[in-house]
Amino acid sequence: MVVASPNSMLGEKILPIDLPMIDLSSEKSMVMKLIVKACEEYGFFNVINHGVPHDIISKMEKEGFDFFAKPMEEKKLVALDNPFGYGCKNIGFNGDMGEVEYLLLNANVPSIPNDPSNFSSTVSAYTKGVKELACKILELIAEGLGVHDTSIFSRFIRHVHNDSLLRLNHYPPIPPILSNRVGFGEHSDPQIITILRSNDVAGLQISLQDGMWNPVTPHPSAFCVNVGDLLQVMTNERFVSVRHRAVTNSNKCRMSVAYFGGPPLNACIVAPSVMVTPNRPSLLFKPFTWDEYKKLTYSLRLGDNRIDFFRQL
Ligand code: GA4
Repeated sequence: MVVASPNSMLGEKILPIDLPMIDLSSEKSMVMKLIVKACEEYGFFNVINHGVPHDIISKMEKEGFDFFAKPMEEKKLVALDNPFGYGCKNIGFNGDMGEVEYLLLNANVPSIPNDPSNFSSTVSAYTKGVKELACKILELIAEGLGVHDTSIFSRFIRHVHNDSLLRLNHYPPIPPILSNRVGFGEHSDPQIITILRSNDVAGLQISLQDGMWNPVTPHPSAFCVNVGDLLQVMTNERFVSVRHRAVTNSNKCRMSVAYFGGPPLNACIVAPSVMVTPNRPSLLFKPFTWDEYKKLTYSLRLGDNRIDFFRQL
């Protein structure tokens, strides 16, 4: 059933969905199958019993809200090397805007300068937890796909020179009459995998079909996991990096914390031979480095397609 919704922009169809909820404490072979199926069908899924301690998650949420509650002048002082630091409304370098303020950090140095509070230690503990979760999920994916070396994907983000990020997004309430309500516009995530947590306020929408948006029900005790562009390439498109966006809410603040697991800049991105099958009899993408992909990503707009630049002709 397609329903009209206040979150719908002109001409769009809205169809709420429930993402698969996967209990990581269930029997391993079943978990592997469910994750692979969810990645094929949705590119997104929720996980519970994920092993990230509850107190670390709630401290992260508290520190995040405390940070965004600070005066603008103070937040603006968190200016790190591009693209890191505090930002308000501007996304990337090519004119994209959204009703969002954020803090973008290097996941290997997840701290802010002159931090008198517990912020940096909380962010470090949180990043360590979600990185381990990302690696565990990538290992289950590799095994579920029948890849012999189950660390084939996770070793990129375990590498000392991994290029992973942590992003805190804060979406203040916006009455619909005042704005077009796009918090963070339509895009796919460029990296390998994303581990997202948000408070219990709705806002994430995914697009499983062109012109159709699927609002996702928030589950505050679960992590929402999604396939990034590089995992689409490394599975020879058995998985798809699904486009998504965040819309603002008219009366509640939404805060999300996303860990983007990325490889070292010089990593060569190519699907292992086991991903070449009768259904996909050749490699669909030319091999490239993350450095090449990242440079292209930052030269384009948020919603632009980048993966097609690397398709084999
Ligand atoms: C989308 C996913 C992550 O938030 C991000 C974003 C990055 C940024 O905000 O600096 C990008 C965007 C994201 C993709 C296209 C480029 C780069 C903004 C933008 C316009 C941190 C990332 O890695 O790619």
